[in-house]
Amino acid sequence: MKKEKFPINFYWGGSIAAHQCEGAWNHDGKGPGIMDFATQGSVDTPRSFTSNIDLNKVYPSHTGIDFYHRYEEDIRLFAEMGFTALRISVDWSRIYPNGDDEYPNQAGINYYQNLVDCLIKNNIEPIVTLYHFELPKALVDKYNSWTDRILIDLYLKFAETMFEALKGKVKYWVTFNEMNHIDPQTDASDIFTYMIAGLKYSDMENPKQTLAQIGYNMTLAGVKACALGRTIDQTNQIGCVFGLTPVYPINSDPQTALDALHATDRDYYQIDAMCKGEFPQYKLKEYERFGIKIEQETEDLNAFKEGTLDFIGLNYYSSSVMKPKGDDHDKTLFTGYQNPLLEKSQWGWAIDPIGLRYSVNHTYRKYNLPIMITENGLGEVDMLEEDKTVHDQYRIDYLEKHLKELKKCIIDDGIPVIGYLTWGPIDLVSATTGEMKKRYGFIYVDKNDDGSGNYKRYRKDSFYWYKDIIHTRGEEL
Ligand code: BGP
Repeated sequence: MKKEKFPINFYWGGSIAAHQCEGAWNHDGKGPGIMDFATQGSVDTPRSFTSNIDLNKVYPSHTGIDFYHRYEEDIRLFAEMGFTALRISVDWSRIYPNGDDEYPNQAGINYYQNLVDCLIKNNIEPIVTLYHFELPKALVDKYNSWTDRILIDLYLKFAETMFEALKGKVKYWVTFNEMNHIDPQTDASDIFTYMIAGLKYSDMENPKQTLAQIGYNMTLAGVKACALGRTIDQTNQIGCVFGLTPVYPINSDPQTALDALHATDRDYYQIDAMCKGEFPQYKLKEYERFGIKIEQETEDLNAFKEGTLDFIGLNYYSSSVMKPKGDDHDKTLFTGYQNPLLEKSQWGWAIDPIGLRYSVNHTYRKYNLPIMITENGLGEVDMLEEDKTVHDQYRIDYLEKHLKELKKCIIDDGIPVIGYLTWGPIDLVSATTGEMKKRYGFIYVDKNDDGSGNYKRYRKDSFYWYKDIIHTRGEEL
């Protein structure tokens, strides 16, 4: 029997983010961004966030993998694998160094124009994220970040600059990456609130109120950017990326099942707001119950109606489980409770390929919009052998299992999944831990957490595997 292939125009590629790869943190007029103050941590030691640069600490974003100077070589390697798409992010602080400057920094615009030209020259579709944990630090110091609605206007000014600068070259845009991690009902940790808004959870006087307002303001900025982007170019396809972690009930207790549903739902209130033309009533009711009052304006109603999404970007790594109340045993920092039936990575993330099919089905049934898998991958320790090879069969196994489930979403479930982008197709700095040791790439970067390494790039075994998958359009999966 002839095996099915992925669709012809399916986007194959990967996703990277500016602060995790570019380096050159203070070159060519770039201002300091929030992640430039995030130190290197590890699986057991959370990253810390300093108010100034402390010369005794390591800040991984300052050097990244030096993508800023080496992108041509890296893009050639992506092209060699047959990539048809690469998701990049624009660092706001390269364009407006203080966030509220009157005029943009031309050197920053030039960099992204050249980067996008290079992708196009290599037949790689650029997918551009406007906010991937990259916020000019000055906006946190001056306005207390997204708690102030002025951030919405400043973000829109930045978005407009980029829509214009890359007009005709970029079709797919992402307004925000993973703003969903700061729901007031989530047990937030400093790392998530800091990455998303440059504020530490532990410093917040009234965290529920603060997170609700930030979530609302960012959601509003997202829908406004959507409408704006389509006004500038009608052919733009504008999406938003969410990090989705399905939560399964650990037993058949109805209350636990309901709690699991609510926990899964928390990741969806912003998608509801961006797809259904209004900020969801159930969320406003929930805020009322908790005494949270958010600042809204009448004009917001129209913004939600006009700025609905064209596609949904789905980042998927792992699933989690809901336990009966009071049972806190086995809780992990980033992915909730450990599922006893699943294996986990060295960083404690449960490996659940079926969860990808679950998430894609669940999301598609709610919104009927095209879905792009904007991140998926396995962070592992890799060994560079003496002959400069890397045998990362574990990564191949992980990706193969997830792609098999994704293929079922398209072939068996009939869902319009338009692309699959792996996270970190080239090794880069981990967002949650700041380590280089947690590697995701098909391409090994010779840089280590102790500062050693010459930044040279090497093809891992998974490089050749992915190349073959793309070439055969996943026929053997
Ligand atoms: C996602 C982020 C990425 C990325 C990824 C993996 O949530 O969008 O920026 O880093 O997670 O996480 P980590 O790098 O911590 O392993």
